[in-house]
Amino acid sequence: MYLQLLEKINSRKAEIGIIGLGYVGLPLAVELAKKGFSVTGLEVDAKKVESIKKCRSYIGDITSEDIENLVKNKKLTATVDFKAISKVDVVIICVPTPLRKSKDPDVSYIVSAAEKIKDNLKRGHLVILESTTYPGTTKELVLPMLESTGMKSCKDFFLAFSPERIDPSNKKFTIVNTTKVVGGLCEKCTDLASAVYGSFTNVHRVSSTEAAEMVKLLENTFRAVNIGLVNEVALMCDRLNLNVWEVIDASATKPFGFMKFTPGPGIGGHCIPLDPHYLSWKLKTLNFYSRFIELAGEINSKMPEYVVTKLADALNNKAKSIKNSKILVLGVAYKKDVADLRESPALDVISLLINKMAKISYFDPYIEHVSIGNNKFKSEKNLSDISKYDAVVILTDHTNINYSDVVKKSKLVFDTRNATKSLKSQKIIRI
Ligand code: SAJ
Repeated sequence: MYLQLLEKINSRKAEIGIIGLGYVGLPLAVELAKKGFSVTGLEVDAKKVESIKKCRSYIGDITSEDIENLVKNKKLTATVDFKAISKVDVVIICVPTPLRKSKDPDVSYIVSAAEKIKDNLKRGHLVILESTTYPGTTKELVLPMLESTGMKSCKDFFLAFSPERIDPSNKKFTIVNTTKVVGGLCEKCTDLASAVYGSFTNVHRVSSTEAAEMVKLLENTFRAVNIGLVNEVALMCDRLNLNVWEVIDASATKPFGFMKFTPGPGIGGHCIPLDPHYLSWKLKTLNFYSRFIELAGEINSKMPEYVVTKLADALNNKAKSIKNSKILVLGVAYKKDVADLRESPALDVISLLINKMAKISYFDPYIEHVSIGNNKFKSEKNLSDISKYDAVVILTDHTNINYSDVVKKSKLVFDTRNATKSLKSQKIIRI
């Protein structure tokens, strides 16, 4: 069975099912279909299935033409009927892994995907989990569910983990030039999963599913901890009356042994604020307290408060209070040039300002509406009357904004992202 499946994968005759056609699953489905596999997207969201059938892309990095060519050549289709799993050879799970309010992992999407696979499991299936999760999920959670069918892993079916490394809107590093790490339950599982990804990119094999799960968590914990460090350096520079941006830029001239991270109003997105807590949660079950992760989380989540305090000081110097001040938030997306609000620190800053009775408006060319509690906001159409605000707070440094114009016309600019880097003005305060 192993050799048969390997042959089918190498000849691109294997049929592939992808559970979850989001920002990870859809690019993967398109790439595999481009390489000649026939791919079926399995979605709970009928609207996504509809869009695929109508050859309409809903993911920024995928064009509708890509989808149209593949759908027309019958290489790509989508369905809400998970019985289709019984017709494919390979099933790849690309579902969300959020955190609960208690900061515990929410693996309910993985469980529901595994349930559907279990109900349609057939001998010879290769199952691959891509969703970011704690080390042990594949072996402790998914494997028993599949073996409850009576089928045996590494014999009747094959199982591996391979972390997703999709970076939305990254034009330089895409799915085809980013190495894929693969760890299977056994060598054969690793071989088979490696053959799938080897069809479009380099593969790096590790010895187990847990190692592959840990690789992704190290990657994103590395970022969260370094961002926490540089945010703390920003607080230090504030006490030392130093320009943290000048210090970081100077450190970044070191060509070895240094990697530039920049301070900000906090961290957002669907990965960095969440992934490290999957790791620390798992280690807590083993009586290990991951101090770096917890400390970085504490520092990063306190940055919105720091921003509001610094803004209050700046207004105070102009004999104004935050209360009743007209404040324009410039940029609310979680990072520049993306239209994504998930976990954005801007939401925390705005809600703190609302609690202090500021009069809030925002402008973000990528994000039309923001709702915080029962406060609904709509982005300003433009920045023409920016001078009417008591302060402008730059929370996201979108590149398509004319910051010298902003500084020229504003009374006070609080720049938390160094977007006004090259500009000199008494009106600018920086994080
Ligand atoms: N941030 C800082 N300072 C920094 C870097 C980021 O404050 O020096 C903030 C961002 O503004 C954002 C948050 O942290 O609010 C996360 O930023 P990110 O650049 O890590 O972007 P993400 O969330 O899109 O992370 C993704 C991740 N990709 C995957 O998980 C596959 C991450 O591993 C990538 O390294 C990252 O993209 C990337 O490099 O763009």
